Amino acid sequence: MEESRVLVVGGTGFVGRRIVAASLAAGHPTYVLLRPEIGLDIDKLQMLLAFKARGARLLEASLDDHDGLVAAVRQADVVVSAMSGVHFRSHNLMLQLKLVEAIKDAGNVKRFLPSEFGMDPSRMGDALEPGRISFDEKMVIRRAIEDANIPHTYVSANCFAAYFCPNLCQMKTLLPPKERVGVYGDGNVKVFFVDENDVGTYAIKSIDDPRTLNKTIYIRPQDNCLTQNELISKWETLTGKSLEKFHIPGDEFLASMKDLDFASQVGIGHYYHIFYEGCLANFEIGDNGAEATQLYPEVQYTRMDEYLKRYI
Ligand code: NDP
Ligand code: GEC
Repeated sequence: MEESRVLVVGGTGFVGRRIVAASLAAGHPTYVLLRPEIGLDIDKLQMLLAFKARGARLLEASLDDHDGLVAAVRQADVVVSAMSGVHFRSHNLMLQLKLVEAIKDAGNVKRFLPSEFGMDPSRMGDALEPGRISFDEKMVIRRAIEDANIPHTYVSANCFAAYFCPNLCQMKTLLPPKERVGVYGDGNVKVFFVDENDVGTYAIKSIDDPRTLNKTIYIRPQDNCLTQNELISKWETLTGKSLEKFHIPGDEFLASMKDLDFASQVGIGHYYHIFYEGCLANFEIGDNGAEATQLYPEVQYTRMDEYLKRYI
């Protein structure tokens, strides 16, 4: 069988560049959208040229250019979108409606993976304002995909390690705390941490797997199912230093939202659902889902102690 041709939209982003890398590594003919809006973003262009040097083909089209987008989509069998969905970056998930329109008109796409890669938005119907907007938007995209009968896979990737692990789940920083660490409630809520490179690997594994057609795949590496307390202990063991802990009651954490900017309010809501309510691990995967590490046991995913080592 010929390898599926993969088009990545949002390919220079935090997740997108890892999807491109995984697609190239798996030997798929890989296409990356180059948007004419790139302007003077020299780093973005350098990254695209590096993909090209590794065998990717760059397809030039704007999301505002329907015909150009349809032509790009026609080059591929699979489209993966990794458009920005983080509010302190350049949150633009609704632009994917234009991509859905192009995929619909092109008519050739065997699988579409929209930009999800986080909590399962279908389970976040009661999420807090204002953070729920991200989940609501992802659900609007899902509805458009399903209304157009586009074959799809949704990837629920839980907590990206880079955002949640080295900082021991602290907000507003990506670096390990040096003296004191805030603990959410009793610190005993289970969370799944996933190395972001592994997100790319599992996403690409799923693209021509009949078991993932029109389903959600959840990435739940069992060895990375940890409470905040367990994560903190791993870091303390690695560094040989113990940190002072201060516990943050849930109501206090929520109340801290009041004086913050919009992006931070979104963040507080997400953290509340993850670390107080336990929304990542408090449900069984049903018939509409599958678990990635079980589907692809051959993948050697990264454990969090290994991940943490580079921050020592
Ligand atoms: P980024 O912020 O890195 O942005 C990704 C891409 O979005 C950019 O590279 C760019 O594509 C595209 N983009 C941004 N603005 C525009 C615009 N105005 N017009 C067109 N394209 C635009 O995204 P992330 O990688 O952080 O997020 C991807 C997904 O992952 C989201 O759905 C997000 O919710 C999720 N996520 C999950 C996390 C977790 O812990 N589970 C953590 C972080 C994100 P181009 O390359 O073409 O320039
Ligand atoms: C775990 O699921 C998700 C996580 C998701 O579905 C969508 C977005 C995210 C997170 O990626 C980075 C953001 C966002 C939620 O919380 C993260 C964040 C980290 C927000 C505010 C911060 O100050 C922060 O500090 C590390």
